[in-house]
Amino acid sequence: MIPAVQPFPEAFAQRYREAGYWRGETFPALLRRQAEARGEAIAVVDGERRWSYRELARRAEAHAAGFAALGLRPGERVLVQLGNVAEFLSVVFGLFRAGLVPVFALPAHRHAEIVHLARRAEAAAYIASDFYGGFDYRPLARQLRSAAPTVREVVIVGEAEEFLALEACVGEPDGLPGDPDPASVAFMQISGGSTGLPKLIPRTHDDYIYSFRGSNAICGVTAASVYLVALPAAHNFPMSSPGYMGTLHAGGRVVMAPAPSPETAFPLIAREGVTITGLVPPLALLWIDAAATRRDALASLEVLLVGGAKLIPEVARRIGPALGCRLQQVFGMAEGLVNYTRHDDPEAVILTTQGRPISPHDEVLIVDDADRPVAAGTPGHLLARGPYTIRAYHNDPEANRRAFTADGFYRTGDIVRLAAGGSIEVLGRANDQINRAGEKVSAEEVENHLLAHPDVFDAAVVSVPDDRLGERSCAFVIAREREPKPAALRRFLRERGIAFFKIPDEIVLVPAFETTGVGKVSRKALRARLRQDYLARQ
Ligand code: J2J
Repeated sequence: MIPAVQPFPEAFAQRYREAGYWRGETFPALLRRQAEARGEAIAVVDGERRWSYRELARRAEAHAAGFAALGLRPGERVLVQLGNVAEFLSVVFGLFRAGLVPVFALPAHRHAEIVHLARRAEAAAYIASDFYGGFDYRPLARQLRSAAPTVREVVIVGEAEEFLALEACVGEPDGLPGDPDPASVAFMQISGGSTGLPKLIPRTHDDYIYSFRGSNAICGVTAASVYLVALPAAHNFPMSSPGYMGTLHAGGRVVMAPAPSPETAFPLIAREGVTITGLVPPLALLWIDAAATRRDALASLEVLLVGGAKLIPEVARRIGPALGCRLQQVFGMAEGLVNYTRHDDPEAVILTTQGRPISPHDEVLIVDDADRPVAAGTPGHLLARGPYTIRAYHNDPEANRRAFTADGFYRTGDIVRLAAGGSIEVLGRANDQINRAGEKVSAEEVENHLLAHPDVFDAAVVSVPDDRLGERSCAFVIAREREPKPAALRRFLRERGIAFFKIPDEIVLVPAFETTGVGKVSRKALRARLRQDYLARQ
């Protein structure tokens, strides 16, 4: 079992409550409040389906009773792998209502990741779509069943085959628990990670609800807002910055987009009067190009949040004029800290910085390699602590030693600098993570998969600049006797069951890793050298 209460030290918890950030609200209470206050207002739109707040709450309650009838008990973790569909919300609020703890896998995750997450979370159940984005999740469910013995139940949204269909998952509502402790873990997000395998990020009701309530105030989300979920709903960005959770908290309307492309998103924006959405920079660029001919479709759009990866000022400058809306940069992380540019910031700040934290109680440090604060304006490592930043990953003592300081600051891994006026400018990463169009890829994780190939002697994965993606991944591989073909290595990685976005964009076979000087070269130094050589050759 997970501990009932997330270990924010008591003195901090008390401070956050006294400041009015943690108000004791929980996710079940949030939905109940809205169903009572604005029952007939539309909460979520998915294609032709439009569910009111009352309908969403009714479905969540019914799912909750079904989950309880399966023998799933409060505190147990449930791995959820759903696309941008209305059921994402009814299932997740159903899990909250039953006291269960969703773990949010991305639709792109495949069996290596899914099995790892289920094991790490000791998940009791798995809930997935039958088919989404061209992929059938039922064979994945079968693989998971045999590889993760804690998974007792599989529930499928759609055609369930031998599994239980969501609509057949029913039960009596009387057995449902009361509202959870607001300080308890509500769900777990997945960390992009820079080492090994993805980590689990436990978020509490108190801390997370504060993060999107605070985001609403900064982004101007109200009951009149219509939020388009263009990015995958499982991502922290569309979930909470201010995202669909912020929108539901304000009583607004959430519109699910099955894809973020202009072809899909623009007609939805026009039809539903979408006022706000969030995109990663490569998508923002795509929208700018598409808007040249279809700008009327965007007439209702007021705010576009862009984040997840660095937005270069040249693109930032084009957003307002091209899309006819206000740009708001957001620099956030599933572990907590979220920064926004403010609508009343000077234009230069909005175009060239990634903003400042949500909360006056966010403690942000910029430090050198020895954790000493650097002079203002000097680049350094960003450390964060505050009312919605985790103090530990779930069930991962080794990662926790690396990722947190002794006094509880999270080491974000980002290299930043404080711009004049106190806004943060993101300069890059301290560790080896590839930010591929906002999807985070751990170099080490991909290297480990490559090393499992019988013809691979060694491998190093690095990020290289890419016009379209921001960064793409390049794997340098040393063969054993037989040289594997790049296509064969790609197929091998796919068969190992990793998300498509982790498969190297380029694979370069090299005879050896050139190492200079004496002694052992760290992986980090090796990757840096390979990256430099690559860039020098361009
Ligand atoms: C540069 N790098 C950025 C930005 C995130 C809102 C927005 C994004 C995320 C997210 C999120 C960046 N410029 N504007 O959770 O609530 C990189 C940093 C950061 C990492 C976190 C949210 N915005 N990044 O992207 O957990 O390197 O969250 O540490 O996926 O993305 O990734 P993730």
